[in-house]
Amino acid sequence: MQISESLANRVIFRAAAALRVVFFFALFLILTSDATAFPPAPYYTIYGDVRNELGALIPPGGATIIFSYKSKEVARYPITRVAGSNYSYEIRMRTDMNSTGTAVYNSLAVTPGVDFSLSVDVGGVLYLPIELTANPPKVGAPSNRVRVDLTIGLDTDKDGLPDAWERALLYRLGYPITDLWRITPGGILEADGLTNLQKYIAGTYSADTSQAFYLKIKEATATDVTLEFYTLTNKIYSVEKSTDLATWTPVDFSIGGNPASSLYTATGVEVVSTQIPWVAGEEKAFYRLKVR
Ligand SMILES: [Ca+2]
Repeated sequence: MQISESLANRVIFRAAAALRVVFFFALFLILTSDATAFPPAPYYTIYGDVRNELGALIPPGGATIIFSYKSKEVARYPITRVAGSNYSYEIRMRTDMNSTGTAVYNSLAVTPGVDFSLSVDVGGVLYLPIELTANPPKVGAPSNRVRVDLTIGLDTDKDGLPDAWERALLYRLGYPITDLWRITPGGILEADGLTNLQKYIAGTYSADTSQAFYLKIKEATATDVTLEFYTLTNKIYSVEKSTDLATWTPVDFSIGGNPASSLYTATGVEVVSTQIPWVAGEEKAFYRLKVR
């Protein structure tokens, strides 16, 4: 198999006539459905959210992600928000196996294991996301999808949390705002059990007890369950349901008369509620709330 692939590849890249190249290449694609075969390989995809230094999601159109490889810009990806998706950017990298003696099948192709870089352009100012400051990311295996949430801001104590958010929390707690060491991602400052990193993502501040991330079952009748939770503007919430606490599935829900959806982008700082009907034959159900 390996020999025939190698042979086919030489034929492809040494063929003089462009038409013949196209023909053999097409033939090759048809004959090799195996994902581990020759170039081109399936895309390697990274996706996620982009947050500012206070934890707010960058809205659609608010920034552009610049994808670079070997010190050259490859492509730009605007922040979008695809309905029903739980991320706001996606970069699909063309991958190439770069087997010995072959040429790269596409000038935009990248090689698994090789460094790439991302920067975020906000209004013409370029930022290096905190997540990328320690080690440059590497192109992953073809067909893999990896979530990489990006954070804009300074992180001088290198704990992964933007210093601006840490200072705001220190100020609210009454500590000197230079005491960054007090705030660690895994630290828990309140009895609610949420870590600082979880609070950063949820948008709630430990020092402000009026802001809390919670999900409450307000009422359960024979026909439906009423859930209540607290929202912060522009945070995106989703509700998941389980009957065995092992398998969780997203639930479509409606807030304030809006059409039911699996995601709710909060329009205010408030307590909201939603009614979810029982499924016929169901005897019990568990719910959990997610925020991003
Ligand atoms: Ca920090």
